[in-house]
Amino acid sequence: MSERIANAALRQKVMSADDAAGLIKDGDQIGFGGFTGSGYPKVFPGALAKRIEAAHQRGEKFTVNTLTGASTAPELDGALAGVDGIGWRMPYQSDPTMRSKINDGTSYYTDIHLSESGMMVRQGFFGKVDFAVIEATRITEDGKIVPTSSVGNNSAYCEVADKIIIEVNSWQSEDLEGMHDVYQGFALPPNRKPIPITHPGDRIGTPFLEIDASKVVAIVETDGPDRNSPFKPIDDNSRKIAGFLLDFYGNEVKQGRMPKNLLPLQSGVGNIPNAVLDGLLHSDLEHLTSYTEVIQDGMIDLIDAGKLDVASATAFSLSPDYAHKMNENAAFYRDHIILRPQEISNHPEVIRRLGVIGANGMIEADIYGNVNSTHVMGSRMMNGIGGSGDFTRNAYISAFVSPSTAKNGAISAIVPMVSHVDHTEHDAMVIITEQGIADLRGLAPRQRAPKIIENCAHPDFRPMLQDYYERALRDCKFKHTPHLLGEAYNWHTRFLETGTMQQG
Ligand code: 0RQ
Repeated sequence: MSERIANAALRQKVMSADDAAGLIKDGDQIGFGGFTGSGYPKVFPGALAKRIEAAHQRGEKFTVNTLTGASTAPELDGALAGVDGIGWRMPYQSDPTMRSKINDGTSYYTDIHLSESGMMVRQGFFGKVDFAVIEATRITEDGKIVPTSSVGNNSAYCEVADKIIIEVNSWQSEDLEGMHDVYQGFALPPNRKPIPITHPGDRIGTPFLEIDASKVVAIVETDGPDRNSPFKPIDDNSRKIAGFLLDFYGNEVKQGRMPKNLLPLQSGVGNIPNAVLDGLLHSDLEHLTSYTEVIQDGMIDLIDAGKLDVASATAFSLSPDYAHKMNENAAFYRDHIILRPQEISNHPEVIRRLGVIGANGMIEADIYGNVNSTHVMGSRMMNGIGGSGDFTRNAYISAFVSPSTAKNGAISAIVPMVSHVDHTEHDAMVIITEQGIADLRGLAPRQRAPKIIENCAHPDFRPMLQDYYERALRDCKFKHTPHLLGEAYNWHTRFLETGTMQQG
């Protein structure tokens, strides 16, 4: 048995994943650890999926409600969704099988802001939580949990769940101990207190997750790696978009609206944010900080280069090579990285106080600056809002980035009216594509539209957008935000009917 379980009483609870999965009943609500493919339980969900599948084969009903930190991996979302085992789920997900079960109507999905997900569970908005299932690097002699590569909603779920199951994963580096800052001082209104963070590097909690050990019903030992997907090489469009964003930041510094080392950075995950981090690596900027939700490869490079002093997040999202590097060198990185509960990494109060500068991906934006981050053609869920809303509403500057077209040029990312709204024109300040940048701050809708069309739309779609806007301006009775409601969604319906937004 692993020496990673130092507590004698908890050592008695070690059992197989199958035995642990045997404790779950149809209809149970389970709060799982895991955030962007890091720190999720590796073997329990697969064992539960086997049980669910066997029950379905006997003609019995068996689904569970799953709560997570954010996206997990094929071993969790994929396994449970693959056997039609998830009745309802929240929040962010990105697993292809999970996504298809949401979109074919098998599973309900409630897409809420990541900062609010744990909080709402504490508030009792989603009813009773039967189990918390989390991953640990180590359990201390006095029963405290050393988290792994994510903290996510673990503390909220362990606090409210009736029972706790812990996977102790020996793949995770023991040197992660000391990297986490687990703040557990949450109270419900009217007793809330300010979150005392005034710098991304502030520590306000303890390195351990403290739980009620009497609720632990099973401990399962594992040694499986995190999901750790490789990043695609940075493409030309991403490099161009990153260049526009960094020039924009440079100008803000010149105008005296930002300090020389910028403000704490937040970036979504993916190719473009990685290109931004690469751009920072090759800039002469120093003493950068980050207050974000995920640590990706580019941030590790910035730390290695001595350019990023501290990064605060709730999880890693690393490629396999960088995950290996982290496991080998966690003792070094824990002086530069803090992993916190997502209630803190994404807390609106802290984001606003620190003046975080955020850049997130989008599916589409409309000519007035409303942004859709989640739905393809108005109905098909992609991933979810994730932390983009937490940061966009509260950041000092909120940018959205995307190539100007999708699906080999058949889809324009700039449309007359977004087919779903995640971020309104009141929140999105800057829109960037490989065509250019539209700084929307202070602009009225009729000043925004020409700028977004001219600077951000692809030349193949620009004349069509200009035509729509000019006719809207001419024919719409009210001139504040002119629209032709009868045709605002023609672009989307044309794509659904013909496979392209282009006119024939
Ligand atoms: O699909 O691979 O099947 O072709 O969307 O698009 O261009 O690779 O961009 O990976 O950055 O994702 C908004 C989804 C962008 C992401 C979104 C299709 C496109 C491709 C991916 P294919 P790209 P990205 C931090 C912050 C919400 C959460 C968030 C996201 C796929 O950024 O999930 O910001 N954001 N979290 O073809 C139809 C369009 C499309 C389109 C792109 N207009 N119409 N399909 N696609 N634009 C992280 C967390 O919160 C955890």
